[in-house]
Amino acid sequence: TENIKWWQKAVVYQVYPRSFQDANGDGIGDLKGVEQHLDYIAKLGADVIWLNPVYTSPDEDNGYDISDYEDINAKFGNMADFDRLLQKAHDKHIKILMDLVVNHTSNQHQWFIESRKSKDNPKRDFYIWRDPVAGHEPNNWGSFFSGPAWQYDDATGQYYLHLFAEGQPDLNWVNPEVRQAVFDMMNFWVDKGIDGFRMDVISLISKPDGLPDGQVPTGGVYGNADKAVANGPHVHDYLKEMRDKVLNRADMMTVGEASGVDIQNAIQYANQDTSELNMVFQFEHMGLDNNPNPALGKWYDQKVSLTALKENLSKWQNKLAGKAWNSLYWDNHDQPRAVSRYGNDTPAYRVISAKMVATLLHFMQGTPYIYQGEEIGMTNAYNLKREDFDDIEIKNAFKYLIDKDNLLDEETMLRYVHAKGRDNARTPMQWNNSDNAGFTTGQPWLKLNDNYQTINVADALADPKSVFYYYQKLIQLRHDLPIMTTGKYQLLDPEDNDVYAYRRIGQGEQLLVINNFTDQVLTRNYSVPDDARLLIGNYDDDEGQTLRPYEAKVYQF
Ligand code: ISL
Ligand code: CA
Repeated sequence: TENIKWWQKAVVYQVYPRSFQDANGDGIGDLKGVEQHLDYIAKLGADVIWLNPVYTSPDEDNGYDISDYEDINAKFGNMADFDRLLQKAHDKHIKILMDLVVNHTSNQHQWFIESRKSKDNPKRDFYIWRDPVAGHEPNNWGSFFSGPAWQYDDATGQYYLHLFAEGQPDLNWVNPEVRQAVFDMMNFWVDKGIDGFRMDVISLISKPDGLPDGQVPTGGVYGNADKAVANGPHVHDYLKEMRDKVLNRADMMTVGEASGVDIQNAIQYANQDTSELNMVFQFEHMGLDNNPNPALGKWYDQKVSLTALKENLSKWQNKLAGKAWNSLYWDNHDQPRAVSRYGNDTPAYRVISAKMVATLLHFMQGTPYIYQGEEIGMTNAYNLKREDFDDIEIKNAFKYLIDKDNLLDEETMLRYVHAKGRDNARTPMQWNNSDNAGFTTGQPWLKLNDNYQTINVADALADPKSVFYYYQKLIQLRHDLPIMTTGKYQLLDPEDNDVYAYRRIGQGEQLLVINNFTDQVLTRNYSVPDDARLLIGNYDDDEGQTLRPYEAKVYQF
């Protein structure tokens, strides 16, 4: 236990500033709004805030297209607001992780404005430019946001690579000047005293030599760039260089968002020797409920199979143990709401199943991440229609998959978006039952979920049995019980498709975690000693072998 690092027993609360709290009535959440709720986050007990991007940005991808890394998006405030937020958070012993988006910049970044001017511009090689091949794109890669990953630029007659939106040209990490510019920028934030970085798609920064075509899924149009690019030839060298030039300058926490990363890769990125990062966000469990038709990717509306989920999460628990560190998450600003995806968001079961889903995750080994609103059981936004969506991924999916490529009909797509779309997580935070849920006095930038009258922070704080207080207790337990950080994970009954039960095994002590994933009453017999104590549960009492709908309970012995 002496070797536990602070970030191994920390709990992170993710704030999406645009949707958290609007302090000036322009309809957009801002830094002052975050400051107003620091006490709320402290009350929950979180140790760290991960702040989604707050830098200057044309907001084509809500801040993930940065035009100035060393300034604050005017919509969110200014640098003085940021400095004050950091200071106030630190006063309350809350750390702040900044989002680092350096796979790409905005096409409005000064570097790109220069780069596109001419082939001999000193910034030309900051980005990835290629000649047309036989009159079209240099290779077959598709963008993460549908459509091609290349944009032709008239000025010089070449294409530039954008794995994400057209306005997000990929940086050329092979160029040492690019790396140095990124490290200098990071040091600007380190010098301010921030506590670490969440690194956006960091697994994609090193492109494969020769940029080979990706595999085209059956029925699809473009090659899979994710697979072709993830974990490229130099990514580990670049991260070691970053550690050397930036990360080792302070005791920081780092989490790499790592799409396309498997166990072996994760062990390299997040190795215990901390030569690179502390942990990664892996995506395997996020893909288990993808459409069986690979051309449709994530767009689907069927729930994940519990046995598949168990198999996957258990693999990560077991294989990283003692080698690397896990991050634990169900949702974030890119994913649907946890209770809607893994629990049951109907009124009868919303609260109980939100607590079950939380129990399942929070007793695992790793650093848990809670996305704003998850702690009050906010749900997907079924009231949003095609014209209400803001997210570029959703808009492009409609544009390409339906309007252009005719892969499915609009009604089915809307169902899929209600299940999986990113805007489910981005609707404004529901603070109370007043107009616009107390988020803004103006016109909200994105429509609210229309259930805010019944699901909101004010009600949660007034109800001792709310999802909020359950999360508060989970966080407290993680702080108090070293076994939650160090205990060895052991899955029980891998074939049981209704109950997810596992043990955490320590020196002479154990936890038994039992989660009923169904709305049925079930009977299960796990061996528990007579003197076992019920540590936490989502019902008021314990009926032993009888598991009520979505019941979750943890025994300690
Ligand atoms: O959102 C996704 C699935 O719905 C992912 O494919 C996502 O685009 C990918 O995980 C990368 O996400 C990150 O980088 C993107 C940005 O849009 C996301 O918000 C960010 O979390 C590009 O910067
Ligand atoms: Ca505002």
